[in-house]
Amino acid sequence: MERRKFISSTSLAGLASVIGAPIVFANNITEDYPLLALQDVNPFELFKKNKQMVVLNDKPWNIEAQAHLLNDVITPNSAMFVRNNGKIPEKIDAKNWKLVIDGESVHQSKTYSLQDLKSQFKQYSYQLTLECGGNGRSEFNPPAKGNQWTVGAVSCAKWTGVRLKDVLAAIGIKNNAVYVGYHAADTHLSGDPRKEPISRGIPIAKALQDETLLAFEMNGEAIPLAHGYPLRLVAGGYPASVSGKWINRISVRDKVHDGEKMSGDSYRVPKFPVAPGESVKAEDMQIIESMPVKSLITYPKSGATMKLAQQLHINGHAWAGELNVAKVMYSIDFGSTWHSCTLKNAVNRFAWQQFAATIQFPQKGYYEVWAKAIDSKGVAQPMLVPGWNPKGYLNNACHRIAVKIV
Ligand SMILES: Nc1nc2c(c(=O)[nH]1)N[C@H]1C(S)=C(S)[C@@H](COP(=O)(O)O)O[C@H]1N2
Ligand SMILES: [Mo]
Repeated sequence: MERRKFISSTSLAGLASVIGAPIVFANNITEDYPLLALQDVNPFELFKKNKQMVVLNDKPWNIEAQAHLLNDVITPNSAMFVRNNGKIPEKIDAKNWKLVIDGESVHQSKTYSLQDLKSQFKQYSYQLTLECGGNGRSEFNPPAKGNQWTVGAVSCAKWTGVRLKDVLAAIGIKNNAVYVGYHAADTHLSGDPRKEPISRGIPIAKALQDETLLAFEMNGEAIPLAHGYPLRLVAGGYPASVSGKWINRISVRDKVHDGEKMSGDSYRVPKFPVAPGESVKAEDMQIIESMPVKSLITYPKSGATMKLAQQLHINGHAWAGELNVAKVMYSIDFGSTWHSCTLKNAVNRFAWQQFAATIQFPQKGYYEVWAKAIDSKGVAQPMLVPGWNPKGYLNNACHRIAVKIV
């Protein structure tokens, strides 16, 4: 008879943190016992999300914000979108967590515990914009497969950790380093332990930027489980898919990292415009790097009703990948005329910037308020959905809200 495998104490601690209570009679169940609490879960409670967040998928969990939930300058966990490619790791033992740094371009691989990272390197905090490459996908036609994100797959939380460049400097990397790739503890939906759900990375120059962190805190607390507890690579301005959650290995590569979702159409767009629905050859696709200029009106909520005598105050955020936003404009006449918004500087590179305007409407009726950001190179958001691409990435069309004046 096969011996029954009972749950180890480290797994138990992990399970208890996911469920929110210790399993009192855990000795009576086996490791593969399907706990009900882990099956029919309420995602808003499980992930401590605002009830107005929208669940796009539960296997894996994919949850987006609505524009008006993102009004804070620093995105709180409650409004932060969740994008998972696989299953969130259930058994996390932060005390024994290991980060291995290896790859062709390190002289010798090295392993760090979280405590090593925290005690051996200086800690930094940056507010970093993380936008899913597929944010806005729902508007492409013909439709692209994948989560149908509208506008809410973007966040700008404050991340604290150590600089990846300091850790790489301590190890010493070879001159032939081209890329770093991450590996993580989440598991493939198929349950096959040999398959990784995602293993992406960044060019070495991006890895060596001051703001690229091995982060262990988000908004001053341990990173929430869904967002990468206990350790996350955070690289703002690039598609958020490069910011690996639950990371346990960073490989310094002598070539472009070839992990899961680095090839084919994944996180790639055609090098030149293609007709909607056209198939594109692999060699004509390129990896998405800095994200395009974009903005979001976070106040008021679309559908607001106002009295004509009142002025409408609007505000929101604008970001432009690795660039700054130079200007934000608004229009109330479907783009015929544009007016300037006030615009704040970013608190640090790769953080979104706040815009605001006060609008006086000419008469009663229905209006749309459109916002358009322009980056430091003079590139503006398009008013229509931009270039179709096979996976529906990089839709940075202008955001708009409806307003009724009575
Ligand atoms: N290990 C791991 N890291 C990951 C992912 C994942 O599925 N597994 N998803 C990526 C993608 S596609 C995005 S958009 C962001 C989402 O980050 P968030 O869920 O914290 O908002 O995490 C990235 N990092
Ligand atoms: Mo993503």
